[in-house]
Amino acid sequence: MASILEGVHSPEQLRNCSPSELEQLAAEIRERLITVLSSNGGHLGPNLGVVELSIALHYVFRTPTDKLLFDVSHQAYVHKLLTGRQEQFHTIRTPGGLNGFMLRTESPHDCYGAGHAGTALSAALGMAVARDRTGGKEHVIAVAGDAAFTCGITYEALNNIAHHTKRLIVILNDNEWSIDRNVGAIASYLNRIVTSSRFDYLHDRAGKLVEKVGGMTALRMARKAEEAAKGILLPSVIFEELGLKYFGPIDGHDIATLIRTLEFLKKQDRPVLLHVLTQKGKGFEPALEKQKKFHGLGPYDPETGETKPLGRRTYSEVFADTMVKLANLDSRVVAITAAMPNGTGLDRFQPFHPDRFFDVGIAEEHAVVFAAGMAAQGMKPFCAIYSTFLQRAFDPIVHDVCLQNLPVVFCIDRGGLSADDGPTHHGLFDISYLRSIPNLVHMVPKDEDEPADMLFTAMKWNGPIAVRFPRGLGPGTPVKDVPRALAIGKAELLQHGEHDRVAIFALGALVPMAEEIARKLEGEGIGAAVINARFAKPIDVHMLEFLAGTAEVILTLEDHVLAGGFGSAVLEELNRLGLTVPVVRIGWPDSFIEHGKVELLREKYGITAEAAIERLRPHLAVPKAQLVS
Ligand SMILES: Cc1ncc(C[n+]2csc(CCOP(=O)(O)OP(=O)(O)O)c2C)c(N)n1
Repeated sequence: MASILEGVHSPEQLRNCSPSELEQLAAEIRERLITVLSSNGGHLGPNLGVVELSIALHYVFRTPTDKLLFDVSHQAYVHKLLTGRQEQFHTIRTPGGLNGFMLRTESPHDCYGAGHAGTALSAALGMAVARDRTGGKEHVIAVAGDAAFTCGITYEALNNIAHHTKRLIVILNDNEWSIDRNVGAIASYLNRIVTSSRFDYLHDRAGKLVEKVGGMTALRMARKAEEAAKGILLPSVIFEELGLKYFGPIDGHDIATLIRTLEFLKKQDRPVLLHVLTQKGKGFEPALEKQKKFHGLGPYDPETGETKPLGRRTYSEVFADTMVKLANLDSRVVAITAAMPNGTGLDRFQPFHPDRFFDVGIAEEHAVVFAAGMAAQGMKPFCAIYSTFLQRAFDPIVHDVCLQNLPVVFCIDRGGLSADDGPTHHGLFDISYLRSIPNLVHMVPKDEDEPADMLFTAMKWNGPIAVRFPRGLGPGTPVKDVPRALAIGKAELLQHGEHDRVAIFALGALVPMAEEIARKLEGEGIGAAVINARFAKPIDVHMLEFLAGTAEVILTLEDHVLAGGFGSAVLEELNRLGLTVPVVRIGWPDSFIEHGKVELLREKYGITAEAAIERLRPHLAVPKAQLVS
């Protein structure tokens, strides 16, 4: 059979397909997703769940004129396949290839970029209002998962929509899963709508009526029957109270029903919300069995779904195992995650201390204020949030935690480059944005053993404190059994000789690079001191002052943007001390870094031992003996 997918170079071609061809297209898309992602990795489960929905959306609406937004946009792979990118699809998430999220620069069909949850409704409302003001006719459609409805911003948008526009379509893609099972009152509420048997009955009847009579009037009547039923069954449909007409729930895998319903909704002159039920991972048995794992993953076997074990513990796992130890030691310790029990490793903590584990949903702001409240009452909250998502909680960190000097511990996962995920997920800003806040201590471990010491130190510390660690595996340092407390603001001198001409202050994951640079310089007869800085705030001023007095040049290394980062902290201190020793800073430039492999990106942006040495050379041009004489 000829491939339909291969003939779809733009969404128009989709509209020439018969119902059975659309079914075949769905099957081909699933196969393509499973095959390509088995080598590239990516968000398999979410995309398998929206195949029919994406086909129906592109059948009914006309992008790029109509504006189609996906919340997070990790489920936009099918949209990419249908909007002229199927030939490049094999490059997704590879260096130079398609990005794993929507990117305005990638295609005119990607009208709004995302990677963080909860933005689709607000952005869609903004687009709808802009359209209304300029007399445009286009449709604006926001597709958001059920977990997007655990985000505060989503409700801030819902609170505004009906007041600001009459034409906006919200699609609630309900698969009951966030990355883990969705949590909170809204998840239970949606579940009540979906599982109500009385509602099912009326819904069926309404569906049959549409089938029998056909046409818009029938559909309208059918929906009326459903609305009446909802009124009886549920105290109210929350979305209607907020001014959006609610439709659904409908089967999100039934292309014909989806198309009919979207055609109907397109003609509405009021904001609407369509509740669509989908199954995450549909069409791939391993993904249905292991929802969490297949939300997003690296390469896997396309037949069995098996993945290669990493062989040792990741930073997140070491963190979570340490949390178990700390909670055993101190009953005040609690762990908080914002919808990332799996990603942060805290699902390893939960079985040991279920009553001290809190998944608050995709709600980073709330997570931090919630932690502040607990800390104010004498608890020791450890808030585990990825660096990139902690950006959401900047004000609560300032206003609630640091201003009140509350002992909340920020466990910042994915600090540094997040490789294949790209700019929405790189954790490259946390040192800058946290370093400026009074009262906060910021620590960065050099290997897997140090986080345990740092977390133990944090447990003992009576104020706001952060530990930042990178994604994935560390250098493989064994983790000792009993963690020890570290002195706040004290760096670790790893190597130092009498004739050192260079002092290398390295932070976290770049300590091995510092050692490599020192070895290479040693080979050229140039001595270098290597310092594991440990603290991004407060930095070790005594060590800095001492080495600045003896070295000809200071080198700083960080997996972070240079602007406002660790190297900047070093410059600020030297300036305060009135020391003018030259400083070479290695870190990420003042631009958003694309997705790619860590090594390749480091190479491209000069974050390598070789590049650092080249930057040092002008400062080492004159041999020391000559300088002294
Ligand atoms: C602010 C923020 N916090 C956390 C995440 C991590 N994250 C990515 S997708 C996701 C779950 C999304 O679930 P849902 O919206 O229901 O879509 P589904 O994957 O189930 O289709 C989470 C928590 C994120 N993208 N943004």
